[in-house]
Amino acid sequence: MPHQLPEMYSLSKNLIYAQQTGSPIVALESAVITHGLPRPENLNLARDLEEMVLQNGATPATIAVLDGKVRIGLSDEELERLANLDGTRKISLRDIGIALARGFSGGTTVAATLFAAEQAGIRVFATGGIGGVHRGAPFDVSADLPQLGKSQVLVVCAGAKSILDLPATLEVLETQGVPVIGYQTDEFPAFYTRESGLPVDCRVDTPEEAAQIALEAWDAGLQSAVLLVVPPPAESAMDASVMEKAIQQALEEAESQGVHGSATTPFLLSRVAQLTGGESLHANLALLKNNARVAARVAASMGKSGQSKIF
Ligand code: PSU
Ligand code: MN
Repeated sequence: MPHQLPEMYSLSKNLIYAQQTGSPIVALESAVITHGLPRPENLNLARDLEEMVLQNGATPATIAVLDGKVRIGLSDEELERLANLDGTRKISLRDIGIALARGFSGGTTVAATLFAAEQAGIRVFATGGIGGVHRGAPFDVSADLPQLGKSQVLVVCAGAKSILDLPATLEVLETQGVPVIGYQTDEFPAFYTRESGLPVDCRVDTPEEAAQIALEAWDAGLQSAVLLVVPPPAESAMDASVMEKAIQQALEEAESQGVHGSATTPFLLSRVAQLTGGESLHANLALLKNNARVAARVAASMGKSGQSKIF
């Protein structure tokens, strides 16, 4: 029996068509549009990511909450609306029920996007960086990490930003049973920088190898995500010491201004971007597009076995 999506989910026509014809799909998050980037780069980026996925042989599925519905696949007008929403909400797992009941709109975090992608049977998801364990606040663990332990989705990212405690973040991924696979790298990338000094669990050099690890794990019955980490393109990657200085200052400001909870990540992201000027924004946009490209290729190489089994 095909599984029907509950009525609070709405799939775009393009995606229904992609599901029916068995063509590859890549989910994209939207907190990066509402909370991760300034205007107007956010809308341009949202469009560029969709284009990048299409050019590499897959159908893009940007996921967000609009007017109290989980929307999977947005039109260009909807992307524009999301990018320009005032006082928009950052929707993580705990916010989904509230947003649906109250008719809210907002960008979905990695955790919420993962959850929705899996509900819709989408197996590959591209993002910039995942949330993690915060530095100096080991009790502030992003909901991204436990959700990665629960969704059968291959997540492509550039590691995690070093605003976080990266060794602790990798420990939690291990606890959650999430393999960390380096794409053409032996090291876990730190988002703006290609190296972190921390090893990955396995290296792959092709999209096919990455797809194979995920499919074997899921066929064996594992319920967790597979994290494919891709270093930022060399020409836009940043110098680690420049980044670290900005991060230290942003962390001190967050502390002295009493920023905490879900406001912490957006605060640190925007302060680091301001302190490092255009360079970090350039790196951020370049790696997001690169991740979308790799994700489309992985989705294409999963072939039929990577397709939704629920439609
Ligand atoms: N890290 C980034 N860019 C981002 C985020 C994290 O480098 O845009 C966003 C993602 O949507 C991620 C969320 O899921 O922040 C994590 O927030 P929190 O730490 O509150 O879980
Ligand atoms: Mn957090």
